[in-house]
Amino acid sequence: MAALVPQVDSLEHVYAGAAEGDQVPKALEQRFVNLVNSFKQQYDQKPDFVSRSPGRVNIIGEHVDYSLYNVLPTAVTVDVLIAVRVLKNPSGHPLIKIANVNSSKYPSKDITVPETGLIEVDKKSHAWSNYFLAGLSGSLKYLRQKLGESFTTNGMELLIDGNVPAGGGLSSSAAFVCASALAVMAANNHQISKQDLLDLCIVSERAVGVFSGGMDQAASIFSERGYLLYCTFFPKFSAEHVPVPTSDPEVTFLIAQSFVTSDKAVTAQIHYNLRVVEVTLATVVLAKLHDISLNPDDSSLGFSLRNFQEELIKKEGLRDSDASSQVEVVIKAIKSKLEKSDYTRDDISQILGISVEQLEKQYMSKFPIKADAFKLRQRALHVLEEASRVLKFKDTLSSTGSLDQEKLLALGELMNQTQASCRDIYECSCSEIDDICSISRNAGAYGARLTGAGWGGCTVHLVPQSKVAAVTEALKKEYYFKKFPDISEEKLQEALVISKPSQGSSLIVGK
Ligand code: NG1
Ligand code: MG
Repeated sequence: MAALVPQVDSLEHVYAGAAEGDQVPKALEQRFVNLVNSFKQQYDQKPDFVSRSPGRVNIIGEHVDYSLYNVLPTAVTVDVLIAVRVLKNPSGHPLIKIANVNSSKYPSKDITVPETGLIEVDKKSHAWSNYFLAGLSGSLKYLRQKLGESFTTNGMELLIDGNVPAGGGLSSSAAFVCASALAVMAANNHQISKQDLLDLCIVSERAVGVFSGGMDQAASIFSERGYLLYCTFFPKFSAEHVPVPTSDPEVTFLIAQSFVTSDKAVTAQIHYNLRVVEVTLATVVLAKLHDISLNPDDSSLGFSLRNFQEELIKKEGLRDSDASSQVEVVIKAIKSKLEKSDYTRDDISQILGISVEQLEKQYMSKFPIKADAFKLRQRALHVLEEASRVLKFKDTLSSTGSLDQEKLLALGELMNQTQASCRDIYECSCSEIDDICSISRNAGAYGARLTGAGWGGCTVHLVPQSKVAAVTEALKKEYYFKKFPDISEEKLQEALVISKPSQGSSLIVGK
């Protein structure tokens, strides 16, 4: 499986998935050395191992994973590293010490695992350490299921170093949860498959209070250096590593931060979770109006648009039609059946034939949301049209021959359409993101869009190599210097990144 790469401070790097003789990327090596040194200062001993999981950028397929449609992300080079020393044979309840290299911003926390052997995450506190606790909590449940109720975890001393910008759209949260779960598994000597790690991390991250889909965790765990990750979620998860074909002209993916922070765990009730509720309500309303009864699926509220598609296609005898035509059938159904631009709780409960109380209990109580009107038609249309764009994007990437100008323009146009849809019908963009995208297109990008949940965060741009300098300059001049006149050189470097598709989660173990 893993190849050994050079020793660093008497720890061997086992960089999972690396080719024989591959070097650990220089920047990672430096952070690793610093982390090990800080660990020794903090705890007087060296760590036993380091777990690592990266952030991700989503190339296309936004806000469709929780409706179980396909997405195309890849891991980025920024990541979360967790150095761990295992405290064996705990007397009494296992102690877990959580600390961050940036202790002024992220204060330390010690916890003792109670008698039950399980821990709960306080969703309301929004503390940074919740993301570790989420990974820990999910892992402990998993290990008890696997190894029996008598399982107790080893204690741990932890030091965490993350360089994925928080709230920046590159999924620092999933990187943190995945690195945490992997750390807990390794601390208990448990070999876990990537699929099990993925399932447990998706559920774990929901413990922080966001109804998330599985894209970020999949990208963080499964990505391979040099490949995009084509993820399918229905009927079950599978991942295909898609090489980025050579292109003429040569292109690159540029990532640009808006520096508008959007903390999903805090705004979930009016943004992210509300969208999850809206698409779920659209699903059950469509099913009812088509006289279809849905079997529950793996999506956060149990019923997804992709699941509805499957049943509709069966009902209409179109099972042999190709994926794009099937999506078109659902688009037609949405346009003809969901006529109103706003649905109230009364409207929806009448269609479903249940009381408003039942409606709230079933769809709005697991995670509370704040809204009186639900835009079922618009949200469902975004999901299906985005699903169709993902299929086209993937087909173009997988088509034979190199990507010529015409294909690159087509890929860029799909990304631009995603941005327009996120702005106008899913309403998850913001004016700063819209500005960044138009500045970049005017300076020569083929395509530009928000990446991740939106409402701030990050953007991704498909740029011909020959235009990278022009796009970068334009963004500096027309966005960063205008909005942040005192911006430092360091901050600018963080703002604009060309990130190569990187390696997913790995363990770096000691001798
Ligand atoms: P961010 O906020 O960028 O981590 C979120 C979700 C994804 C997906 C995207 C939108 C989490 C962990 N991730 O990403 O599952 O739904 O938004 O496409 O909540
Ligand atoms: Mg996140």
